[in-house]
Amino acid sequence: MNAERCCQPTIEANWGDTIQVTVHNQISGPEEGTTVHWHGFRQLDTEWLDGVPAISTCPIAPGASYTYILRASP
Ligand SMILES: [Cu+2]
Repeated sequence: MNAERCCQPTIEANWGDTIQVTVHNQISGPEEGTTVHWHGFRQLDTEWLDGVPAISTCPIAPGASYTYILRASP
């Protein structure tokens, strides 16, 4: 995530760390499914979490939550 372009904090980790991020989809007007696209993140053994909605990852339904659990891999 780019903290300068949106309001999310920067996530810092060391190689081998587990990163856990829970996303609550509160998009409204209109309601819309969403994901977090982890652009540039290697996704070793978690390819299905890459976050391209409806391509590699199912969108998080409006009002629902999803927890991403990723490992920082070189
Ligand atoms: Cu990308």
